[in-house]
Amino acid sequence: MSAGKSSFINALIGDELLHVANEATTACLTRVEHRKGVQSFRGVCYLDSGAVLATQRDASAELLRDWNSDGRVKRIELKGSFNVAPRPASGLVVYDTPGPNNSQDERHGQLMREAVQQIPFKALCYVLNAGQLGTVDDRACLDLLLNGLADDPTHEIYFVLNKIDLLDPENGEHVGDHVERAHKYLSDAGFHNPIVIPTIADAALYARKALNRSSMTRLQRSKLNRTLDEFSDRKRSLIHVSTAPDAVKRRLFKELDSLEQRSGALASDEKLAEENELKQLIIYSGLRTVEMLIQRQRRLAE
Ligand SMILES: Nc1nc2c(ncn2[C@@H]2O[C@H](COP(=O)(O)OP(=O)(O)OP(=O)(O)O)[C@@H](O)[C@H]2O)c(=O)[nH]1
Ligand SMILES: [Mg+2]
Repeated sequence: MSAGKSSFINALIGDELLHVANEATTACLTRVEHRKGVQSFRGVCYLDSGAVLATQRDASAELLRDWNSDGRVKRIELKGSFNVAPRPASGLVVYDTPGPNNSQDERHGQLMREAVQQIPFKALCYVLNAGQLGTVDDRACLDLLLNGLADDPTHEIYFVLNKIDLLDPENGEHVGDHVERAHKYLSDAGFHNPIVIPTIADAALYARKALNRSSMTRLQRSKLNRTLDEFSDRKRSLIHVSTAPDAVKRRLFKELDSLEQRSGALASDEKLAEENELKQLIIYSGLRTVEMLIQRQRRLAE
């Protein structure tokens, strides 16, 4: 719960579509489909019986907050174009689930388990909070995945270690150590060579919002600037410490190299130089790693 699942999906979409908050927020299983060329997101919400409760042409985070807090709504569907470059191939479908460990509402865990067992998916992103590894309910959730999917190559699992910006390296909290700990924790739990990707989901979303010229709150802009500042000399180490396949890491380094090479020539144009920095952040924030893995898995499954 609150590890950043919805934030991460918003970063994939390139827009603040799913409602995000620092408390149990997502209560409904939410299906988001990428349809090229469709301007706004069309939303439909369903009752437990499967009947449609409401539809909306232009879905927003406020609407999704209201639907998620309406006890009658069980499932939400959204269709629209992901506002990101490079754009994914049409037909990409992403599901957001509630956090399974909400002690206030057991239905959240039930919905998450149903989703894992009933939806035919090709890859699953398990979002961990970097500051809260190894909780008891994490273990129960991991066991569910292990029993159902771990040995099935058609179901890849990516472990997204989010909120690494909250670690303080000057206080001995190094990202590499946390990735190693997560890797060991997951290996001990029974996952073979787990892919662990350190991420900063909120800053990745804000970088995409800035590139799309979407409006941002003062807090969002200051978080974005802080991230650009704090990670400017750690870009490569963030990619380096992830346990993504080497071929994926090589592509990430190549994209980063090419942006950095271009940045010298852009120094005189402030706007282009800023865009270049934002594109780099999308790479070292871990978002691009997951996008590449999803792309690879979709190609393999074709
Ligand atoms: N510091 C930091 N905060 C983040 C990051 N990603 C998300 N957040 C914040 O974490 C809080 C929870 O984010 P959500 O995306 O709603 O988390 P969730 O996992 O979808 O939560 P539930 O649906 O309630 O289980 C929000 O305040 C986000 O802005 C990150 O990388 N770093
Ligand atoms: Mg959520």
